[in-house]
Amino acid sequence: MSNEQACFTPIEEVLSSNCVGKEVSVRGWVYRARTSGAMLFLVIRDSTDIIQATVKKDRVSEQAWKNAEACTRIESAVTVKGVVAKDDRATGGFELQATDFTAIHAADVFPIAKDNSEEWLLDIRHLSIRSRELTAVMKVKATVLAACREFFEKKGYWETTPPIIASGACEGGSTTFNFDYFGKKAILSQSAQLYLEALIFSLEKVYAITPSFRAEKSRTLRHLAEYWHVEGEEAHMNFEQLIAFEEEMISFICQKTAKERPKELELLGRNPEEMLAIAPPFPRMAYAKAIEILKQKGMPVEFGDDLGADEEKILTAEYKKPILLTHFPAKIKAFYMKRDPTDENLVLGADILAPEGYGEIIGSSQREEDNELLISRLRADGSDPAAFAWYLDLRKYGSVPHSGFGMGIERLVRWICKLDHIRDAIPFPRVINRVYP
Ligand code: NSS
Repeated sequence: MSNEQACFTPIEEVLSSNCVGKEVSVRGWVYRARTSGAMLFLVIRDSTDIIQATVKKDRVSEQAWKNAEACTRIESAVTVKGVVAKDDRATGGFELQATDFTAIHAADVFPIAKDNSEEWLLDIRHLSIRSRELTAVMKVKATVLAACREFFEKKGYWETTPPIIASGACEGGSTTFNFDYFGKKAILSQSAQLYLEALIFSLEKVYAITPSFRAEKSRTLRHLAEYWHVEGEEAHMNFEQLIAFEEEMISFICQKTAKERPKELELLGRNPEEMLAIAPPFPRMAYAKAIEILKQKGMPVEFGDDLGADEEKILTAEYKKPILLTHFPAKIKAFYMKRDPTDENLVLGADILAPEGYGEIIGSSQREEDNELLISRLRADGSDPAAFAWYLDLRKYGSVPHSGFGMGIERLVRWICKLDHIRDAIPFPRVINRVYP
């Protein structure tokens, strides 16, 4: 840290420590401003918190008063030196009684006011991203990502960097972004899975955190065209071990987030205790049972239907913990999932659905390790096995049972932060009608 930086106290520290009576300097942006004659009330925001600064004309130099008067537009960048006082009327319970004030930049009129439409706020996301709520979400997300890495590390996994420019679809061709790659067809990766599968033969336990792309043509509360995907793949791991890993990982992430980000969770309306309570085992439900329950609740579903947001909402609404949905019909799942040895029509696949109606956060399975079976399934799906030649090679040279999963980080963050829409779990959302800013 440079000397200059060291002179400023983070607002969080001013609020939480025994700074009362001491002179400190803070640096940030004007969050709210009110004038009352020879007195200015400026709430200052930095990355850590907000504090009210009071500037009295007769307590500061003429220049400092002028500087403060020039910064009454919100988002002006300022530094304030002052004495910390306890004041129960001020936000946070403390105020900073200014002794000096400098203007780093006096802002133009900020285009955000109360009651702006959602679409307008998205149009100016580069500015609305400064909100306290979105700041809290981004901090939670950073903690979630750090927790993922910590968990994988603890389990002996290697972080790897699979390609984003890919040659073929992992999850079916209907949602790929296609482009011309020096005269050849290429896509933006939907999933790193197939490449991670190649890496287990040397590293055994691998993971990657990459952007994944889905050309989702519908507007929903849980689909992004670009999202961050945490994927793991492990050699010799069977279906039960996969499920145990996922339960432990989600619990670890939720608990670490609750411990490290309680203030942010509370600001977002999530009681951290609810996240601390997430622990294995998670309730389990076979797909067939889920169909039965949905039918009982009057939903028009049949065995063999894919479950959408509405169905997942009904299935999870009453749970506090994520639930495991397992043993799907093979025909609604991807070609690479291993069949259930007790029923060839089902797969050893597990989706994890977040509780409270938030829906799917993980898709996972044990993988089919037999080359002939994979080829016949690709054909049955109408795919050309030749397009998967390199992937099929993996089943020819030391093929072993293995399993893996993919978790959508924004889906997880949406649940943890109780967000209405997934777009607020990513700073610059990409959805069907939006690629700006
Ligand atoms: O399509 S998935 O269910 N599965 C896969 O891509 C596997 N190939 C992953 C693997 O086993 N390595 O997607 C996995 C997760 C899913 O559960 C969601 O949490 C998330 O990826 N996902 C999305 N998040 C946001 N927006 C969109 N469009 C989206 N699609 C999937």
